[in-house]
Amino acid sequence: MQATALLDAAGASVPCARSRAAEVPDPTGLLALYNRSGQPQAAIVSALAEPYRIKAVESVHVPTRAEREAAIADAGYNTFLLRSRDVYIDLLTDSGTGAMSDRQWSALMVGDEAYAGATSFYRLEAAVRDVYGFRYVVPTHQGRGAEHLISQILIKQGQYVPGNMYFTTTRAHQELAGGVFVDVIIDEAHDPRAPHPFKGNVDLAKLAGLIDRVGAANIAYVNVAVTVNMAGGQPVSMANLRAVSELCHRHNILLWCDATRLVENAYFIHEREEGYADRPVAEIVRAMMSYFDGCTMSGKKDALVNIGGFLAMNDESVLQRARELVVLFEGMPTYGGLAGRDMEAMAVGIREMVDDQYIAHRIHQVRYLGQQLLDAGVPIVEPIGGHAVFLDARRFLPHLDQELLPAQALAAQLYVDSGVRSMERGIVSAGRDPQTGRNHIPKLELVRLTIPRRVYTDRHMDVVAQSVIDVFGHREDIHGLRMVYEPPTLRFFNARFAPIRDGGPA
Ligand code: PLI
Repeated sequence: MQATALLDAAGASVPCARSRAAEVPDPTGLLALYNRSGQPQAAIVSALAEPYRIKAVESVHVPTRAEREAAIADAGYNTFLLRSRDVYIDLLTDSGTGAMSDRQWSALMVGDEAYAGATSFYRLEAAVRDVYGFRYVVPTHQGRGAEHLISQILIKQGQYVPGNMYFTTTRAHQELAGGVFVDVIIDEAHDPRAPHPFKGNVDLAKLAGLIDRVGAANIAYVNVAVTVNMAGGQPVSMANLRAVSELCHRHNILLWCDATRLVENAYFIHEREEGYADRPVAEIVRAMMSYFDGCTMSGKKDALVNIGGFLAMNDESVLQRARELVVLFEGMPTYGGLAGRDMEAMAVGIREMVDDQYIAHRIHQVRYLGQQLLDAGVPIVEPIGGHAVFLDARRFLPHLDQELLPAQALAAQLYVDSGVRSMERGIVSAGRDPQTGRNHIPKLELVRLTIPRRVYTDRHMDVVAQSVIDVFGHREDIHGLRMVYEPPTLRFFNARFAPIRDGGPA
């Protein structure tokens, strides 16, 4: 294991995944392209190097192999339960882990901490109006706060909530409110190898069939996520959004958006959908949002903050209900669980997230990692998505049945190999059906290597790639895990596991 061997031999030294020196000065021709073009495209600039300078740094501890083995055992083989000081490169999530800009840090100082009517709220409201186009906004402490509010407002006991694949917290809040989630994503989304450019699309026949079968009155609302996290960060096309909106509104069904990773989706539309190549991402974002009645939003992703979220909408009656409920669960409608400074940072982040160069680089960096894995024959979800590279644990570990929790075991092994932290997105995350108590059996059994925004360089991606390739070379050594503690809800966060050795129990 090359990366690990270097890590272990040198203690705290950085493993040399691949020498880039030989590739200087311009192996890709990008520099020449940049020099020649009067107005270089964001994609060209961002593929040259990170489009930012580093102004503050955080040192990381690089644990030894012995430390890593002890840490993962202490964590019950659940990467969520590791301490961050024991992690070298943290790809657990892109949620709240981004680096704020100098402008965001300065904005913290002007945070208005008034209990009611804070100026910071109005600056957030203005940013949401300008960038998303929704009239009203109710801040929440993070995305699930907004999911809680909208589920309580729109769902009546037993109603269906169709969506383009489940997300853990979204479905949990829908079920808590008495709703029944129905997956209406296209079939290709469940196939890691299907090359569809918009694998997040809603299957219109599935949605129309559900409306016919149960009746529009039994559908609380339709929830469309852009991009689709659990499918591998896959986008939805503008054409699909338009068609879903027409279908829903023809039946008087509200269409809600999970806008958590909206900007990444907009960039894919810019790249892949006819008619959008010359349109800035900011314009595509506005066009996408025009099809929705409102959105839930985790500011911890797109909006480049460490905490924050909101619910946005056009409808005044939904706004009124949201204001009634937010005081119960989050705080006053002008702060919703956030400090004034948090709202300031989010308002600035919302404007920064639609910078073409920034988002082009983000997508480039995810692809840069994914392409190295594809070149080495490592099975990943394709096309490479917006926020993460997803290892396909079924093909990575074909010798393990799904009940041996291959993705969980692979995430644990990757950590032991190099100190890289990733996350299971398979049978453990899928949880149980609340009605039958049986495990959901997802077709996708994945490990997510999630890239925080503006935090790591492409060199970090080299190290991650080398470690994954090393583990792939020794995949027969992974024997699976069994769950020894299962929490009743959102079990993946706190579950504990024990290794199965050589095919038998630990
Ligand atoms: O973590 P929150 O509560 O700010 O947001 C919840 C949430 C809602 N929708 C989607 C698509 C998400 O990805 C999401 C949170 N995602 C996390 C924490 C993640 O690691 O992907």
